Amino acid sequence: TRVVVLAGGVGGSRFTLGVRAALARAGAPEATVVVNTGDDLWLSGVRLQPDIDSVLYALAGQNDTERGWGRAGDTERVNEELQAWGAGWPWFTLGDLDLGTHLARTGWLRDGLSVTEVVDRLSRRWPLGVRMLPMTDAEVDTHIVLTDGSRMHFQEWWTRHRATLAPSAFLNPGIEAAVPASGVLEAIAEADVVLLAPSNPVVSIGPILAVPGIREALRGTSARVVGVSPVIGGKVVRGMADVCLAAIGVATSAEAVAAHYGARSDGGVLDVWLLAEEDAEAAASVDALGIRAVVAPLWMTDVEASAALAAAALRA
Ligand code: GDP
Ligand code: FO1
Ligand code: CA
Repeated sequence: TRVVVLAGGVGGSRFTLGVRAALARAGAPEATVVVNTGDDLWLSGVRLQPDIDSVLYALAGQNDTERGWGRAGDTERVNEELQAWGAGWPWFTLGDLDLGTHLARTGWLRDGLSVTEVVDRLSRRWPLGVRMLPMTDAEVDTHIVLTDGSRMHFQEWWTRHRATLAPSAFLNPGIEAAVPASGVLEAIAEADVVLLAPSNPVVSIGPILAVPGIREALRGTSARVVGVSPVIGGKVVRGMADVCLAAIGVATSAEAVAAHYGARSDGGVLDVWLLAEEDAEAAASVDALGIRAVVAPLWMTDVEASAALAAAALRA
C-alpha cells in the first residue's frame, strides 16, 4: 500500500507515528508525509518551520512531548541572550538545540537549496521511517486578518494572543502563484490511500489544499482519500482550532468539518471520514453528504492508539 499523509504539527505528527507503525507491521513501504508550511516564519535572522520540525522531532523521538513543540531536554541560553538584546519576540522561545536546526536550515537556504532539499537534508540525521515533503517551496506564511482589519503573522496571533483576537480571514500571501513541492503531485497520483491527518482544518490542512494543484491532485487520484476528524464529541482535542473553524463559518463538529472538506463526488476531497464513537450519531448525515462515515476510536493517547487509528483509516 502506497500511503500519503497530509499533516500539520501536533495532531499530524501523532497520527504519522501511528501510520509508520501500522505500515511497518504490514510490511508496506514508507509513507510520504506532506507537511503544512503555513506556520513558517523568519525570526532573528533564522527560518523556522514549526510543523515540519514537530513532525521531524516526533518521528526522530526527539520531541518535547509535554510542551508539544521543540526538542526534548532543550535549554534556553541563547534565547536569554536574544531577550537581553531585545531581539526576536519576548513571547516566543527559541531553544538552544532547536536553534541548531534553524541555523542549519537557514544556512542551506542561503546556500541556494530549495525548501524541499532542506527538508530532505533534515530528514537524513535520524531514521524517520517516512518520506517528509513540505507542501511547497514558496514562502506562503499564514497571516491573520482581524475583525478591525489589522493583520499579523499566524505565530503572533497563535502564540502571543493564544487565538483570543477574533479573526476575520486567514491569508497565505503569494499562494496563488505557488506550486507544490517536487514529488507531492506524483506521490498523490501514485498513492493507494491519501490520509488527511486529524490536523487543524483551517491553518494546517487549509494551506496544503490551497497550494494550486494539490486539491486537483486529490480530486484526480485513483487513491481513496480518507480523512480523520480532529473533532471528538463536538470539541477539538487540544489547541484552538475551534476559533479557526468559527472564523470561516464551520461549526466545531465532526460532521461540519467533513462537510467543509466535501465529498469527492460533489466537488470536495473526501471519500471516507473517520469519526469518533462519541459522534456516531452524525454518521448518517456524513453518509448523506456522499462521504462514507466510519466510526473508529480517534484518541491518539499513545503510539499504540495512533497505530490502531491509522490501521482503521487504512482499512477504510
Ligand atoms: P498543530 O499544527 O500543532 O496545531 O497541529 P495539527 O494542526 O496537526 O493538529 C491540531 C489538531 O489535532 C487539533 O485541532 C486537535 O483537535 C487534533 N488532535 C490532537 N490530538 C488528537 C487526538 O488524539 N485525536 C484526534 N482525533 N485529534 C487530535
Ligand atoms: N509555541 C508557544 O506557545 N510558545 C513558544 O515560545 C513557541 C516557540 C516555538 C519555537 C519553534 C517552533 O517550531 C515552535 C514553537 N512553538 C511555540 C509552537 C508553535 O508556535 C505553534 O504551536 C505551532 O506553529 C502551531 O502549530
Ligand atoms: Ca501548525
